[in-house]
Amino acid sequence: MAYNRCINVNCLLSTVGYQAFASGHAPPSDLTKIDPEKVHDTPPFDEPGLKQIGDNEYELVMVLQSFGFTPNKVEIPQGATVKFIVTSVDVVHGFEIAGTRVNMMVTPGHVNSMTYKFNEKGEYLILCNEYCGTGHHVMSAQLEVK
Ligand SMILES: [Cu+2]
Repeated sequence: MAYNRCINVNCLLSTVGYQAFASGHAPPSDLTKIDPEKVHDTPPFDEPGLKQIGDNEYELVMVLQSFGFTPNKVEIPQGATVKFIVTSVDVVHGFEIAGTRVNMMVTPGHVNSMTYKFNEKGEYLILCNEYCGTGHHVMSAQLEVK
């Protein structure tokens, strides 16, 4: 094992650095693979949108494509816990909800997910934070917590 060959501080530091880098870019939620050419035919992305799965618990399935989110306007009740399930059909996009810790890289061929509870009412901006082309700056969606 490479780890056993770490007999000096530099080597240990680089191992730690590598692990931090790897976990940052390949979270456990990124393990599900999908054919990026068949996103619109592959559940759950064949029916993007909000689904209630429990008592004020929801799943929000979103498809990202240059330069928009589908759906691009969603309403949820205050206190809702939402599992965002996202993928991209073309290039790498970002999925960030301003003012929250929700921030994912969305890569074609992968399903990413993250769960967040919305305690505060208000309008939240979902935006792409990975440069994806000429329309990147207009790529956004709206989430309203009522
Ligand atoms: Cu973008």
